[in-house]
Amino acid sequence: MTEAHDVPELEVADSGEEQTRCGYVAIVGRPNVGKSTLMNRILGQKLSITSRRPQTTRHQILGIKTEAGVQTLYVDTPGLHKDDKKAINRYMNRAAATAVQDVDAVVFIVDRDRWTDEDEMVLRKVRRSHCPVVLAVNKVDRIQDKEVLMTTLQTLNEKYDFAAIVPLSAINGKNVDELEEVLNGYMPKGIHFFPEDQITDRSSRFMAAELVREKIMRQLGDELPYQMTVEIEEFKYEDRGDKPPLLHVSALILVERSGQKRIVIGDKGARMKVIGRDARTDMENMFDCKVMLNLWVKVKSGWSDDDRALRSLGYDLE
Ligand SMILES: Nc1nc2c(ncn2[C@@H]2O[C@H](COP(=O)(O)OP(=O)(O)OP(=O)(O)O)[C@@H](O)[C@H]2O)c(=O)[nH]1
Ligand SMILES: [Mg+2]
Repeated sequence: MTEAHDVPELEVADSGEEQTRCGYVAIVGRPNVGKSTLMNRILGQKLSITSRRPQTTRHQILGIKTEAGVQTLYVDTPGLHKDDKKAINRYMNRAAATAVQDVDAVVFIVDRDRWTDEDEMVLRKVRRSHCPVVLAVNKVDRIQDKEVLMTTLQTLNEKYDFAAIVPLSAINGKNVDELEEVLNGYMPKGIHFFPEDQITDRSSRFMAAELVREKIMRQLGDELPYQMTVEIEEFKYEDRGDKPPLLHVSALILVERSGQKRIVIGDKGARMKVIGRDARTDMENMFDCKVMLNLWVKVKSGWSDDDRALRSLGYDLE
């Protein structure tokens, strides 16, 4: 018979509990390649604003995805670009370049075979990151010929020792699951930093300003992409007793010159009307309630090349 003290103790420590994982992924690339479209596609909802125009995204935007014990924290970034004459461009480039530091994986997005000097610039930045760099070859929905795709992938493969190359279409979702699977494999073990149902760390005010900016980017021609910014002056829920609350939002659109103010307002206010209507509809979806939106346009010369003005308008990496 075995003595009591010979009986091995039962191991109870973390039995049955699965180890969770959590990590950061930076999404980088030159302007207009589809970084924000990809992040929205991965999250399954619109978080980052997008447009046909380069330099739509101006800030780092965190998108949180929690699935099957893995929390992947995506950082969408402004497109890295050559022209950094103005303070706002330097801010945007800094926001993109610093995002590749201290992450667990980098997604470098390119637009098919359209490799430019700016892609070269992005490559120089990602070379310095000490983590796996996955190349996402976006917009393959525009490539009909399989051989063209194969040649493109081969050419890109020579550029760097990428951890993986994934051809995909952010707009229709093709192969995006595959990219996620590759990235999730790089996420280290650890506790989740955010609650499961949280999708970003950005405030509702920030999101409201971005939606207005998106509508302006989409409405206007090439006149003023960088010479306009949006500041939220009021963001207040009105309690209406038994009725659902009403959200009051006042947004100030700042431009550099009076000519630009006229462009934003449009003929008899026609353009402002469309911008306001579209931004309100998006806000109602995002905040899940009725929204009263007031828009104002003001000229504030020099804001886009003035570090202090930029900081006070939320262009602040600290
Ligand atoms: N055909 C096609 N168009 C795409 C795809 N992904 C993005 N686009 C389009 O490319 C344009 C730019 O997309 P964005 O997601 O705003 O690009 P971005 O890289 O975030 O651009 P910046 O924020 O300006 O640096 C938009 O008109 C998108 O609809 C894709 O997979 N296929
Ligand atoms: Mg973007």
